[in-house]
Amino acid sequence: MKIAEMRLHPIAVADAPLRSSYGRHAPYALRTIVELRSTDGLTGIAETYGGDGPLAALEGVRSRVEGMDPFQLSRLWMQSEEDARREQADIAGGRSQTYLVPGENPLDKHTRTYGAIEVACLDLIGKALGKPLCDVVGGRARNEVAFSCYLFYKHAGGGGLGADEREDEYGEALDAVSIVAQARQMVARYGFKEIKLKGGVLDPDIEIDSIRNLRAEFGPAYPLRIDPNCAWSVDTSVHVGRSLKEELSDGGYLEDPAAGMDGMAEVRRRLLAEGNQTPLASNVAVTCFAHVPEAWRTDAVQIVLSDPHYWGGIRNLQRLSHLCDTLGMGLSMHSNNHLGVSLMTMAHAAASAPGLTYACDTHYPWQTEQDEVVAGGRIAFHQGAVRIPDKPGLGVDLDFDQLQKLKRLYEGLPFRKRDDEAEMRKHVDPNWRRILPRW
Ligand code: GKR
Ligand code: MG
Repeated sequence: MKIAEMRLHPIAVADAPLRSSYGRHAPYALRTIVELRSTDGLTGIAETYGGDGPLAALEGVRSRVEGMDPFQLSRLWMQSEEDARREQADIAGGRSQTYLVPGENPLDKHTRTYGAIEVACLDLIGKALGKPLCDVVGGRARNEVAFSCYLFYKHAGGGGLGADEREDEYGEALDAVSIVAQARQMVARYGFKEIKLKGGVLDPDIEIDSIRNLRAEFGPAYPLRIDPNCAWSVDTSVHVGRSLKEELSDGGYLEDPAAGMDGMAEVRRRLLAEGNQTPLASNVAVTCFAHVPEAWRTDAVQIVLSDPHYWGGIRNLQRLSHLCDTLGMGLSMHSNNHLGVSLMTMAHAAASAPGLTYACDTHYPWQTEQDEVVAGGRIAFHQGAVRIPDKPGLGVDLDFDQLQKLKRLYEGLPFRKRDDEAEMRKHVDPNWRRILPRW
């Protein structure tokens, strides 16, 4: 079997005005769907970041992918590493996501691109063998994958523009009370058992109250995590960690409170000195394998937040799982706005990574049926978990009518990259810029 053709489909997906320390989400998020058609008539698919940058990077490997044997992934990986070495002298030093939103970091280009092709190849292989993807890569550690309830402070609005506006299912949430209503609604609908709050938006004391209110509402059976994407100084991070010592223990964590490996290590040292064991998790200071040894040696991070989309696919997730296990580090999974192909990628990755012991993040509740690209509609959650379907490959196929609709949306948009700062300036404060630390 050879890959006869690679088809790339840039799409846009309605997105609610969610807030984070990066700014405010635009009314549409950008994604790319990859289709690999094989010489024997099968199609493997993947979903990755969208816009001009990720699309051009995928175009850049077209000549390598077309004609390739989808089983020969190691060779593709080596070529991708070679490209990265040629283009980036300082991968380890310059690669943090402190200043760049995921998908917009040029230093992730090669692992991101490889990851999408790898997933589509594994989907193809699964379809050729009649086996679910996670069984193709060595079998599953679990049959269903738990996801967390991912809360965001947000403005009113459900995403989309004009006649294409989506219903605002959750309403505005810009204080410590409305965020609990959002959680109640999302937990009732999806059955999630762990809760994450995207912070770094309101005054830290309001965010502390938000977590306390969530604890009061759901009790200790629901582990809590808060992630301000390094909006806090070391002092503020310690203040939050201290204030939420009880709430973030028992399976919760404090995610990327301060910027940089040094900042994280200092927060950890100071919390430990107070007898506070709350683990620190990261998808900002740690974004690639080269970061892990330092994160471990300095104790800056205790839980690595993996992501098959930019860590280089599902097999790298398994490698990361073994590495974290060896080092005694925890492993969880980061997310971004995505549709069902990506959600199933995360589910297969998590199913086949034994060391992953936390519920994975997902932005999935923030997208709607109207934007789903998977045939048959939205992926179902059972008590907050996605079941690995007894179907070949990822277990999902594309709905081509939907794909065309989302492509038309993309073509009509005036932007080709995520820019949350620009959205803040447009809607909230004309002078807004991302300041780190803000508090
Ligand atoms: O969607 O605004 C967002 C998030 O801030 C996202 O871009 C982050 O990458 O969810 C992510 C995180 O955990 O940092
Ligand atoms: Mg994070």
